Amino acid sequence: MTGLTGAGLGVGVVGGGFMAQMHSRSARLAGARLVGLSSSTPERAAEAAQRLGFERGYGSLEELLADESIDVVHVCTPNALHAEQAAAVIASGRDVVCEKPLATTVADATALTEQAATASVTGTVPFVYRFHPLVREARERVARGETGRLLTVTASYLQDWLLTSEDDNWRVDADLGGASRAFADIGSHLVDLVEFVTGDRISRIATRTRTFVTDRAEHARVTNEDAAAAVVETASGAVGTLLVSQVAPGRKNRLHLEIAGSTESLAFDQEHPETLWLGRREGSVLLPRDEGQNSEAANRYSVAPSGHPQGYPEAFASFVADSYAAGRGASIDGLPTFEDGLRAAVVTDAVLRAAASDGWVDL
Ligand code: SOE
Repeated sequence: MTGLTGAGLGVGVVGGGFMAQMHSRSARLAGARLVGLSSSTPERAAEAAQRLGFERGYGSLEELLADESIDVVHVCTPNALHAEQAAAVIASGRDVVCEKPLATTVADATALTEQAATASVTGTVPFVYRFHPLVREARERVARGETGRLLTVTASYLQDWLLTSEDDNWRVDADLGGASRAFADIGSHLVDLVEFVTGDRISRIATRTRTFVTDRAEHARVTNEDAAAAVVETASGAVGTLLVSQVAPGRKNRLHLEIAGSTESLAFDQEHPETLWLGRREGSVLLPRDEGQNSEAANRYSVAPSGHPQGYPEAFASFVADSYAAGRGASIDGLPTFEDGLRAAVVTDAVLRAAASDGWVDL
């Protein structure tokens, strides 16, 4: 969805880091008013509010929620704060866009999902890679039966920004980031994309996790994982592998998804989102994002004429625009909601349990 779905909406953001910047930029593009930003101290809030173009900074979420000109709140804080803050937003009657992971425990994610449903509040989670036009194209091809029966899935999400002991971030602190790090942070995107594109569900999982860098600049005895490897089975009987790492030199945000069906394979690379590989026994092709060659489902998210590259910022903006449209009553196909955030929490929990038990976990 493009367009000014946020026109007339007052937006509040909790947090002032990189994700807050992406959310604010997308809210502005949707035509919303950037009303207030809260952070851990009034000083930080004032600085971030000014940097990101908000009218006011607030020293706490309570103060932000007392501002009646705010209609929707984006939660962009460290993971361990999501559940409590999103619950407060829902309790105030506002729609909420909550960063992933929705919560660091399945119990909290379940409670939030139920709370949002009971309050009839729109709760969405930024699984933004769904909003690349060629991801929609891939999903469409599977749904139309062009790929045939799903046989195998090979999926990975590799980064290198936590490669060395000099690299540090709040995410390595399990109290702030959660018991799972790499899987909750980027494996959640991966699982979401696998299930979104295939329409199938992971039904069993066996995993290995590793924490290679246990002592970092400001954190000793790190416990949450740098990398996780999984073997999966799906409900339809397909098999696959997932590999997630934040310590893979040279890889930045290399989310790669390849599925093999009985008649066609599909491969999507998040770092090169303007082409989709269609693998065939004869005549494999690289399909470009091109309105003339893509489905309606893909074209809906094409915001620049073919040949002018679009990518992550546009996908993010489309997600936020769709979240606002849904909050205003539109029925949006493929919108990642709290149900999807809960699903990611359930799979992340299974990853940790499978690693600990050295066996298979059913989902
Ligand atoms: C950090 O690993 C991070 O910013 C993730 O939290 C995002 O979800 C991902 O899109 C990029 O990397």
